[in-house]
Amino acid sequence: MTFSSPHPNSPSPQRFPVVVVGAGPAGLTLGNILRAASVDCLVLETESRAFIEQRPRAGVLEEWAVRGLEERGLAGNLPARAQVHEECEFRFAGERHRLGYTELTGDHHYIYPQPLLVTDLVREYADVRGGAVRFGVRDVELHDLESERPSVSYTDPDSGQRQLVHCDFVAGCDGARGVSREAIPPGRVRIARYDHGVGWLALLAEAPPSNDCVVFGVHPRGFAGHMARSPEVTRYYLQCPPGDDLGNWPDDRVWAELRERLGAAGAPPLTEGRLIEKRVLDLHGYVVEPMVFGRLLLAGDAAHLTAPIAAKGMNLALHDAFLLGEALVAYVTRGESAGLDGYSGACLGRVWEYQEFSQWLSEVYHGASSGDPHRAGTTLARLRRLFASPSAALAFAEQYLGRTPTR
Ligand code: RFL
Repeated sequence: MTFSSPHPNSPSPQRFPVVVVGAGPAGLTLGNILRAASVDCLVLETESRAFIEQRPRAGVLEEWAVRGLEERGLAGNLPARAQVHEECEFRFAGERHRLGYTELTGDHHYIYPQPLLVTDLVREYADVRGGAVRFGVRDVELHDLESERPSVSYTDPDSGQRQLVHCDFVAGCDGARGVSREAIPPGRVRIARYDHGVGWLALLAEAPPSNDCVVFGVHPRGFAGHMARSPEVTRYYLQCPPGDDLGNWPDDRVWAELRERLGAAGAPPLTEGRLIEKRVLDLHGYVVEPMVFGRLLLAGDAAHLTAPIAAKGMNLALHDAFLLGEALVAYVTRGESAGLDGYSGACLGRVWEYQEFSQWLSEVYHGASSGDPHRAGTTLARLRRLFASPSAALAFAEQYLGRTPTR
């Protein structure tokens, strides 16, 4: 139970206005915003710095998110190294269909692998802005969250001793499997969960991209996706049964299925390479409402998960961090509480927009292979409308780029 009093044998406690639990995109962006305003904070991370700088995950950033990083001096190497994408391609019924979302909206997608973004953010936070961070901590526990004096305790990896940190606020940025969300007693927030009912084999191939844009393959055998990560590495997805055994997916079968499901007239051949990541994801999402419990403020995947269907999670993590950073700075430096009071509501508008789009897109991806001829028929109708109706294409482009009405 994490909602308890701290360990009585802690050595001399430390004090920071804000403790940030988790050094992912959300926690590091938040830490940087706080440091830029001279608000002291401590970031606690269970993994090592080298590990978080290499952990492969997301790669697609939306235009507004890149602008938000730039405005805060956090874009790092992104403008020089990111690829700019303007189109995506659907393949179905043996044909290729391009959707030029930049032509329709003026906005781009930026392809910048998450490890590079995290590397930029941790360097800026720790090495440039002098922010405090402890890597490799164990057994993080949150205490007295409903009081005005919450605290966080953890085991120091070097000494093995419990450490206690008093604070005014705890930012729970520890992702989908962290302790922050678990520290909220049952029944005090609503957790809305959605299961897509399918699995995806998430793959990273040491191979150049096979196409000049993202490809969504809608096929009766199941969905297949292709996403560039860098000139040397490409992410692929293959729909599979939920909980499928990796043993069912030797490399030969992976490439054969990718070739089959991404095959279309005139499509360039797949560039094959060593598979450096292969894991099964059970596609689901959840939303915690509100994202605040006492002095605990959740951000990023700790507060809401979107399956990687529409490449939204890292973007939402940044959106939360921008809003939370500004709200905490206003409160700590000027005593203004409006930002904190409105934090959860301001985040959740975009969160639900992205959940809805992911659900819609999930049906487009998976309906054709559901075995249900009615779902297969409506999936094809959706796809055909996308390429026959300019207004349907524009609506898709706006959601794909995160141009929400709640922007
Ligand atoms: P993170 O990145 O998970 O960071 C949380 C950090 O907290 C640490 N941690 C703890 N620290 C202290 N104490 C504890 N008890 C802790 N427990 C955990 C963890 O080690 C970690 O360092 O969460 P954050 O910051 O909210 O960021 C969220 C994003 O990482 C996530 O939404 C994206 O990766 C999702 N996602 C994508 N999002 C996009 O916007 N575009 C994409 O193209 C995209 N592709 C993906 C994705 C996620 C994927 N996986 C993980 C399913 C592709 C994949 C395969």
